[in-house]
Amino acid sequence: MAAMSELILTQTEDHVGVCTLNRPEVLNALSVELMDQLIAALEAFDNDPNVYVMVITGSEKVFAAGADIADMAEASVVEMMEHNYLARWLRIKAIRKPIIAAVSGYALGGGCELAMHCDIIIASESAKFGQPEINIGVMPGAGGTQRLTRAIGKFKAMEVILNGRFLSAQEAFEAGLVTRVVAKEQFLAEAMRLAHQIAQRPPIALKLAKEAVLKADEMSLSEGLEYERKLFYSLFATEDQKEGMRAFLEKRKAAYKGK
Ligand code: DAK
Repeated sequence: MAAMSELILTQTEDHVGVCTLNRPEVLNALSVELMDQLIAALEAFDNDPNVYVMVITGSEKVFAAGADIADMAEASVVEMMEHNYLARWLRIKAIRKPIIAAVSGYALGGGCELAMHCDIIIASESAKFGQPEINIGVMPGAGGTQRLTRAIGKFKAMEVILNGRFLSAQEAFEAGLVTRVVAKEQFLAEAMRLAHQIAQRPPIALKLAKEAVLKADEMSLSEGLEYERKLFYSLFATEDQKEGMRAFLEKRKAAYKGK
C-alpha cells in the first residue's frame, strides 16, 4: 500500500513501514513542514499494529542536507525557542519500534542527527556524514554533539564538529557510526532486507530490546543492567515468549503475534 503526502512518501511492505524524504530541490532540507510530516508518519507507523520495523531514507543523491537554513537565517533567539524544534526531535526519540536509516549521499547537520536518531544505519558507499553547522555560524542543535561523540568518540567527533569535515561512508563505518556500507545501487534493498528480517522477530521483544539498548547512553552500568533485567522478566508475560521457546523445543518456526 503506498500513500503520498507532499514532503514525505510513505509505504508499507509486509510489516515494514518506509518513510522517504521528498524535497529534492533543496537536498531534503528538514523544514518545519517536512519534520511535521515525518513525525506524523513515524507516529502512525508506531501505532499501527501491522508495522514492526521502520525505514527512513532519502534518494541516492541525498539523505538530508540538514535543517532548512532559509527557515533559520533571520530568526531571533525568541523565535527559535518559541518554535520548540527540540520537542519535534523528542517525538522521534520516543518512537518505540526499531528504525533503520538507509543513507546515500549527504547526511549533514540535522540530516546526520536524524540518521543518529535511528537504530541501525545502512550507508551506500557514496554516503557523507557531517555536522557542518560551524561553517554557518552555529553548532549542532539536535543531539549531534552528544550522539556523534558517543558513536565515534571525542577525538574524531571534535574534528567533525569543530572543522565541519565530512566523513566518508567507509570512515563512518570504521569509526562506529554506520552499521554496514554497501554499493550505491544496493543501499535501500539492503536496508529493506534487514528490516524484513528483523520484522520476523517478536514485536514486543523488539521494542523492549530497543528501549534497553538506548538506556545504555543514559544510565550507569548497574542501573542499565537492572533496567534490562526488569524488561527481560516482563517478556515472560507475553504469548510470544511462550511461542518462541516452545517453537525452539518443537523444532519449528515460531509464529509471533505481537501479544
Ligand atoms: N537548507 C536549505 N537549503 C539547502 C540546504 C539546507 N540545509 N542544503 C542545500 N540547500 C539548497 C541549496 O541552497 C540549493 O538551492 P538553490 O540554490 O538550488 O535554490 C540546493 O539545495 C542545492 O544545493 P547546492 O547547490 O549547495 O548543492 P551542492 O551539491 O553544490 O552542495 C551541499 C551540496 C550539501 C554540500 C551544500 O548544499 C551544503 O553545504 N548544504 C548545507 C549543509 C549544512 O550546512 N547543513 C547544516 C544545516 S544547519 C535544532 C534541530 C536541528 C538543527 C538545529 C537545531 N533544534 C532542535 C534546536 C539543525 C541544524 C542544521 O542542520
